[in-house]
Amino acid sequence: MPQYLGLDSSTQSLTAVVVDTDAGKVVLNESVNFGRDLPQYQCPNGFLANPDPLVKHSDPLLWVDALELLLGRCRQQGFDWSKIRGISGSGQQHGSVYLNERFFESLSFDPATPLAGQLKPCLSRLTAPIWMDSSTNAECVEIAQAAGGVAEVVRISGSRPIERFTGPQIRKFAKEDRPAYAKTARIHLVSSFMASVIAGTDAPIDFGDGAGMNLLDLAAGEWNGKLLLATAPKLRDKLSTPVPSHTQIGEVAACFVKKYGFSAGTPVLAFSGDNPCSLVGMGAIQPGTAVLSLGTSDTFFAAMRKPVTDPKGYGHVFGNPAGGFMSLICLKNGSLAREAVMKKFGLDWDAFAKAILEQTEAGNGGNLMLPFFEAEITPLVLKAGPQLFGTAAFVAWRNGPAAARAIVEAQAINLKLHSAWIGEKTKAIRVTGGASKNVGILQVLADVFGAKLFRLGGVTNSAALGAALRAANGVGGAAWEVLFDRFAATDPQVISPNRSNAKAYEKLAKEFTARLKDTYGL
Ligand code: XUL
Repeated sequence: MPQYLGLDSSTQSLTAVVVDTDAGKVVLNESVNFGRDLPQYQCPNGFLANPDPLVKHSDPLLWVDALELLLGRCRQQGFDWSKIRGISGSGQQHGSVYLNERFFESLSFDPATPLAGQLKPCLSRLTAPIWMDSSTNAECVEIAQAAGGVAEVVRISGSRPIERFTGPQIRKFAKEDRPAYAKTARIHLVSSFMASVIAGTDAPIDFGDGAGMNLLDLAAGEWNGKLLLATAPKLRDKLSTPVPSHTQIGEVAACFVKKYGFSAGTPVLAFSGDNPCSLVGMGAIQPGTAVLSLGTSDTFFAAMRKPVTDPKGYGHVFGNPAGGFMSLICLKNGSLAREAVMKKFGLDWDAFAKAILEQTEAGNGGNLMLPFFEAEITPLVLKAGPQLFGTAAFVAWRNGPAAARAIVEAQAINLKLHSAWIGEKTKAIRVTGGASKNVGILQVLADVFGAKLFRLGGVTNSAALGAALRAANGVGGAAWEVLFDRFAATDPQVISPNRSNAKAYEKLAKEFTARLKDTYGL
């Protein structure tokens, strides 16, 4: 029975998913939670405390310890790692790990001692900035200036210089701690760092995750000389070569064979970012089917044929691990904004759905919200606080059902307007994340997009599942269609658009655009 392992090193946990491709079954789905299981690292939510709220760093040794804890725990519980025929992985995107010359020799690990201790002397920077860090605004401006403007950075890399992206983060380190930067021999992403550990080799960065650095020439699949130069000195030497995601990068390191019982010679496929891996785990590698993940922040992504870029600079283009490219937009105001409305009116999820489906109608009787409870990145709204327009009761926060509909309609329309640059008609949307349970939210989304919405049964960690499926495809040669049939089947309940609401939403989209312009000058 061929089994494939997918590891997801995410913000707050490390997950292992193992698929048995013949049986069509997930045979392992286990996680280590950083806050609960490794409290000594003082990263209860995946990052270290910092007096500057814009700075979010983690401890890279935490991720290594989590890997050993997870593999050891599963083995103790009787899981047999020797059956694994291929390994791949996924990592929170954009985060970076800084290593000195000793890193290259340390990779022939000694199985007698913990790996974190062996890697500690190899860090040229003790902490790793992660995707939640937004402290590099100055560096973004400097990179754009040095590279010939924002539009040029977008044209080459698929995104404008973005605070959380790796290039601006590297620049900040090079400016703030020159000696430590000079001692840095290798900079890894979370994904390529974890791949290096499991394969005991200096792993390459894949196109999927590499595209989130503001350094990769998307069309050429190479580091871009101009962007490297605009970012930091001697940067090319410090980065491993970018490769297609299906590249086999080595075999499981001997120490994992000794310690945990993996079979010697088990192939390891390049690791990728969590969003590219989710695209696979959600069975959405073909253009036309988008994925919407309704979580703390909402992300919307879809496979694309050509690397089309967002002229407004809010969207991103990453590599699709199955070949080609994918778009991604990230909205900061997701679940927390929906929950803020619920809390204001003491609603639970059922009452929230009822308010939308039974007590209000498409277009909300002219009531409209600009739903930015927190500062937003899509579009760029720096001033936090929702804005309400419509009847007196609605504007005074005295109409609960209208407020419930307003937040959901506004988020759906904002998403539709800011994904239009992708240029591909969205025929179907696969939804995941906590709020995907709420039929009220889904119905509005289906109506606004004029697309069918599907939920997936099975594994909830689509990034870890996607990594396992990538291993099954890249190492085992299993066809994507067969894998998706077995592991990414949709629920029978489909949410279909109510076409009679289309006109109301066209009108609302126009009003929303006008209000954005009037209120924020966008
Ligand atoms: C995407 C992004 C996040 C992280 C979360 O650009 O920053 O989705 O990948 O892990």
